[in-house]
Amino acid sequence: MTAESVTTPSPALGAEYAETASAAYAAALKVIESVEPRIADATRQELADQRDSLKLIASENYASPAVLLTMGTWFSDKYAEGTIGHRFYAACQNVDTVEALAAEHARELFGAPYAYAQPHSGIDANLVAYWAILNTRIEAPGLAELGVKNVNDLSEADWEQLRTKMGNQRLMGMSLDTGGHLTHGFRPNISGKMFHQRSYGTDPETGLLDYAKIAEAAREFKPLILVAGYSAYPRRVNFAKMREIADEVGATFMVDMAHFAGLVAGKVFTGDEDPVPHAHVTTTTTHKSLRGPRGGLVLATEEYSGAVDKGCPMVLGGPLSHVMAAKAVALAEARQPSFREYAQRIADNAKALADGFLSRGARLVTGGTDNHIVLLDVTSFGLTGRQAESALLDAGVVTNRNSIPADPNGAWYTSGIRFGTPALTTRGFGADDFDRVAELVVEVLKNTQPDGTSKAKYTVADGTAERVHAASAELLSANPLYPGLML
Ligand code: DSN
Repeated sequence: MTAESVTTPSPALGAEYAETASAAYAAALKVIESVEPRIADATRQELADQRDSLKLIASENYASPAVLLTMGTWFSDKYAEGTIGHRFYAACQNVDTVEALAAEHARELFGAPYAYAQPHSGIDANLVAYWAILNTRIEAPGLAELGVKNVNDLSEADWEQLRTKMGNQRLMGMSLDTGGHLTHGFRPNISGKMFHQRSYGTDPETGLLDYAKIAEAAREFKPLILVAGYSAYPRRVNFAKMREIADEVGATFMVDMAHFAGLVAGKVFTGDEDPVPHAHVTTTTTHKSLRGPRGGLVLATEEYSGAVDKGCPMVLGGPLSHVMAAKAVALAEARQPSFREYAQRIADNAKALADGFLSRGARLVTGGTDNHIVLLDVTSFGLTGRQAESALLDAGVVTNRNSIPADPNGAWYTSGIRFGTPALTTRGFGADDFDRVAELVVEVLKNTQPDGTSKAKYTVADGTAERVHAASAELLSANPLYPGLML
């Protein structure tokens, strides 16, 4: 065991409880070790690896010890299918308390009339939302009426027939290569089977959403559901304009704010940029910029609340009550004034990172950022996203490759690297630190060459990874992860 010195205590990471948390984790690991020591070892190793790397994956963060500890309790042992006060199992009074608190914090934090805390993930939250919207808007004929016996046996042609018979089952969302998400109607996800999908993209010149074009496409396609939200678009969205488009074509307006929920909670996105007052249904994960446990959440207007409330068992398995408890703790944290400072720092740091890249001659999709994401086009370094991602990882910089608009290397190798600032901002990184991160990333990429035999292989100039590792170690030790946690 090595001791971590307390240099810059971060309230988010619970430095004031470090001693108690250290004892709690030490005890937990000892108990785990007595049953399966390899899991205890892997758990310790994961902490060490997270402490020693520059975590720049835009969808990751570090939850507080309070959030993490909440997940390790006997709420895990309880079945509680159903809804608050109306369960299919007995003795759910404490689960009711937990779920009601999570929903109350979510409603208060986001100003939503209704919140549903059960979804296990963002995909689940979106499925609950889609089903609720279909349920509210469409009189769906049963499978028997359609002459279909087993939904698992449906061919692609059967799906097509099913969608057509079920009426307007059209969904419009942002295209994958301009930053949309798989669950917004794309083939590898069930939403791509459920819906006739049409994408809207971004302007090829500016890389920005073009609302006039989206309106034009919506008028032509007439979607039942218009979805806004992204996982790799480095800009803000005008949700008021999107709602106007939805209203004009009679669509339900759904926003998937999984990536930027922390910026909404922290009031960085307000007015037209706050999705909640504009959307009929808003979904999110709780573990990205919101900094909670891994899970999902649905917010809705009264009109859709009844159908969303049927999420379990209609779409979801039994609720993870221990995770709902941790959601309540994380949402309570996000209601504290310090969360607003944190959210603003996420955006300021993203800008510093983007400026750091631009000042060193790198090309960014849309030319910059005004949220938590920076999308670097690595073709200017002569690399694919896959090569860049691997070379950065060798130097201890954890990112993920991502498509860029009209990507010449396709969705697997890609031509971009997506960076996000929520995690390192939690550690205490500031604008100067992010400028240094940009410098280190550019140093790695400038010293990386494709090896010419495949889009995955590359060589890096000798000494680069070691130099960058050493420089990162300085930044990381000045901003320790879980300061004071003696593990
Ligand atoms: N996997 C998440 C992300 O990285 O953006 C989205 O599902």
